[in-house]
Amino acid sequence: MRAYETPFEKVTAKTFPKGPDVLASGHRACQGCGEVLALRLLLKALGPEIICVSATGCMEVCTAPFPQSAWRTPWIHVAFENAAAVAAGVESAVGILRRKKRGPDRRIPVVAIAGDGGTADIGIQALSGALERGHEDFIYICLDNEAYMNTGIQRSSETPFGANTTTSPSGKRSKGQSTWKKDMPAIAAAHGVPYVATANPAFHLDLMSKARRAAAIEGPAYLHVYSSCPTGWRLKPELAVTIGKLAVNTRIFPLYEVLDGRYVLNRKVDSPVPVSEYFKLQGRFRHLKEEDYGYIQARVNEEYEKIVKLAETFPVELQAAS
Ligand SMILES: Cc1ncc(C[n+]2csc(CCOP(=O)(O)OP(=O)(O)O)c2C)c(N)n1
Ligand code: SF4
Ligand SMILES: [Mg+2]
Repeated sequence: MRAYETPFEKVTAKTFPKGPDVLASGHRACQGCGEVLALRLLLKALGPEIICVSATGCMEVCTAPFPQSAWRTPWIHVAFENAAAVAAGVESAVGILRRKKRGPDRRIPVVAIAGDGGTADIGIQALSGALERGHEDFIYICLDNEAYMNTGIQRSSETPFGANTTTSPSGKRSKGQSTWKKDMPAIAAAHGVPYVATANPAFHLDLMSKARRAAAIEGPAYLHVYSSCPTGWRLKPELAVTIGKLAVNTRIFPLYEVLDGRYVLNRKVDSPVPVSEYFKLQGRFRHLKEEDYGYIQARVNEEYEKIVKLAETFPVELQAAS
């Protein structure tokens, strides 16, 4: 079945999953962490009948200080670089047990979870291999907080242009990060996998529905999830949802899906909020001047227009979700 024809159960305000969270409270994430909010919502959408594989990073360190664990589902912590490889192995093993009638006779999503460093930098080889092999029940979630936060705010290839980090410091000779964000959703889509999507916990029903669609589709799925980090971004902890909405409404983080190579722009932003509104809330950008915003604004619009063009050129009518 084509990805865009695969039925799945959408999450709405009315059908919001009840019952205990799969990720229990009491974890050690910082106050106002957008990354743990995203993770909690994604797991709530998927439910406990999954197997999770976490790369080293904030979400692993904060949720599993030995001997405690916040995970109410089978969970394994692996190295920084190999979440995709381990999840692919687990998925294959579960498939074999199912075929031999030695496991439950139903599909069990195997969910690899890593940060932007664990995905776009050190883990990209393992991820590429897993996407290319076409594992049926494999979901990869990149929680993108735009730096190596767990080890003290070092830059990654997902750190946005102009951001101050400990390894892209702003100063007399530097405006912070000098490169644009690596386009991981495009890299994942280039593997020809059936499902790629961007998501943001400030649009929580959309995020949760995308997790459900990823689980329903047969074949590898890649979710790139906006994850604000008050500690690394120098952002007030109460602004996780405000900043997430601004990221979309400035066009900085467009919400879209790629189903069998066809594009859907989930939220058209015809009258964008100026990018400066987004930057001014975050201390990591406080050294930027008006002239810097001009370059960034133009590039943000250009990147957004690419997605609009892709959605116009390779459109898809999505099946109404049940
Ligand atoms: C091979 C290896 N190199 C470096 C580290 C140290 N290390 C652990 S987590 C991490 C950064 C994680 O960044 P990211 O994947 O973006 O996740 P975040 O903590 O930001 O959520 C680093 C550098 C490691 N564990 N293994
Ligand atoms: S450092 Fe950032 S991503 Fe890590 S737990 Fe704290 S707020 Fe969340
Ligand atoms: Mg990170």
